[in-house]
Amino acid sequence: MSEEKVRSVDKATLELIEKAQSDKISTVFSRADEIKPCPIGVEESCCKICAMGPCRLPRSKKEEQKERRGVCGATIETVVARNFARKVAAGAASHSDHSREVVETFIKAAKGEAQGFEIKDEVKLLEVALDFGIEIENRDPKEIALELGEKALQEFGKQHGELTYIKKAPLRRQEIWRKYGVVPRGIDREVVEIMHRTHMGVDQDYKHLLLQATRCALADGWGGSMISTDLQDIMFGTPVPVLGNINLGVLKEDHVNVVVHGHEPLLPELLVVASKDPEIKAMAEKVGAKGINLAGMCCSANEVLMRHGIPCAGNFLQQELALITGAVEVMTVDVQCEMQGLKDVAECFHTRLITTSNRAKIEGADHIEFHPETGLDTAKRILKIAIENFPNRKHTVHIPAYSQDTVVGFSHETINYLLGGLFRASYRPLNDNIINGRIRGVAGVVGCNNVRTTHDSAHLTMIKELIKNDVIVLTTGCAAMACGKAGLLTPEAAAQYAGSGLAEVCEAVGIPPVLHMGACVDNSRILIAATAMVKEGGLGDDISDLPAAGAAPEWMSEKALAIGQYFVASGVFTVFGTTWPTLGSERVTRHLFEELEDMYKGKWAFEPDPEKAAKLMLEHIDKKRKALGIDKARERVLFDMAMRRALA
Ligand code: NFS
Repeated sequence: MSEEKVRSVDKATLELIEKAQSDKISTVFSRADEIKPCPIGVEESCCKICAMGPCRLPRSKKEEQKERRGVCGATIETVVARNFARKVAAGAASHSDHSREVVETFIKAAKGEAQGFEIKDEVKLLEVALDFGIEIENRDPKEIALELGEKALQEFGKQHGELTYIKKAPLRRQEIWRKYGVVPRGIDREVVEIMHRTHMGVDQDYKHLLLQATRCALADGWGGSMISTDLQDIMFGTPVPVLGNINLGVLKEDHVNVVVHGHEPLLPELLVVASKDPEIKAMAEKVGAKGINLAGMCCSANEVLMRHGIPCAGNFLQQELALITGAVEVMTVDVQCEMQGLKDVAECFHTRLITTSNRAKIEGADHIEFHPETGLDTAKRILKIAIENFPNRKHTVHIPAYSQDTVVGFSHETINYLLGGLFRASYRPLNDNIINGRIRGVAGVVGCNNVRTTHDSAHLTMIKELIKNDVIVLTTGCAAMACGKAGLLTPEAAAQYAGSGLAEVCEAVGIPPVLHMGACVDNSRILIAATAMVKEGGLGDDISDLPAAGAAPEWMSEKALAIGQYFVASGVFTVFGTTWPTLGSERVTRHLFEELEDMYKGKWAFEPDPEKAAKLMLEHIDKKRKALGIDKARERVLFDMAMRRALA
């Protein structure tokens, strides 16, 4: 087998790919063999925005001297920048529309109209209410929540001014954004404006287009995503470290298996509640099962894993494989990252695929819509369908015997508490350990799987390289699940994989060297953690001063580009692997890879080799350490009275 043909580094995945092959069931892996990426599209050198084209403008040796233009005269820079901006808009729209659904449910919960939902974290409610300038003295939490929900909803449709959360960023950062006019006004407005400006014959200056892409991305990171994280925490509880189990081996042959897949944690939360209902349990036993086994997939998995310890069946490239076990009675899907191929795989087995969002149907799948008013009834109905389906298993069940213990749920609040203790929660110990050199820096490694690279491999190679070099890693999304499966999310991983400095800190605090911070919308937690480090002091006065870097080594989704762009615009050096969507234009690529650093003090890089990418991140971290004057390891000296007197 050639190097490219290694499909995964995960044994459970390999086992089921083989089963799919022998059963002749089509999966993303076999389809990827049948379809080669279009060489023009992969570089985004193709314009399809009007009906005079599509205009294909490939880079070709022969034409190197010739200026490439579409029939309307659009330059290759305009074509590539428009395509990039549209992807950012789609990514920001996805996170933000998820957020809108959360906010609308939150308002209903505050009014007592959302079945099964309540305000769980009142401390966070008050904190977030204060961010929104809401009066909290002597008020009923429900009243505060209602006002918060309504104010949060306004962030989407606001036309002027600045998004509320912009004020949470370091002051220096806010100044930079204002200087370049990229502070988002309203979440929806920034998405719409990209769609307008990229219509045929509107904005035709690539740098100007990319300014709007930045404003839209910031509306995601410091807007839509951050709002959804905060309001989910208030409704469902802010995550605290919890023990979980991950990989396809979490499915149970003798249980009714229900896999929740997608992104909005609303219905999944209620499925957790419903699965514990004695009536449901009794029904499951009646059909010969030992109970209900709820498992997650993709970011829905992250949400219920970190809040309830619900086992996680796997990440993006494992979704069809879960069904190939023949053990899944029902898979529910809401929005985002759900492959249409699931339907065909489900049909080979007894599995019922159920779409649950009014925004997403799959032809041929059952559709049972989630509405907050009747959410718990819907959850019970779905579990009953699963139970009734249990006796219909028609194939031998094949569940790979691989699963791994993990510790997950490191919210910003938890890190703060773990490091500083209950009464003096702070990032001080983290900052001190960075200053004294035990921890070299911080990296956010996030994002998807991509079938064009070996599943999970780049995540693990990069992250192991980073922690070996004493860089603590914050992770979300499918990257976090890759880490979980490989055993990196346990405190014991510190001794095994981390450099001596990082291992020492992890042991003292009792944390893993890689911290699971949640789903992809929770990348906003990384922004807040970075800001807390800045505010703690000693590491500069902006996110860009921190010895920190970001990466998405196996990205594939448009959401990843929105995330990357808001990280770059927040001052973070960000490396992507797999492929890069502006290679069609050297000038656009140079703008993103070099010129953005002059503006935002953060920039993009593309490096498909994860080891080399980790090196780039380490170099960047070292550059920042040098600028801070902490490149030589220093111990913090505690002064006794005699030393103080000598000083005076
Ligand atoms: Ni993020 Fe989560 Fe995974 Fe990628 Fe998809 S599940 S929101 S987009 S594939 S990390």
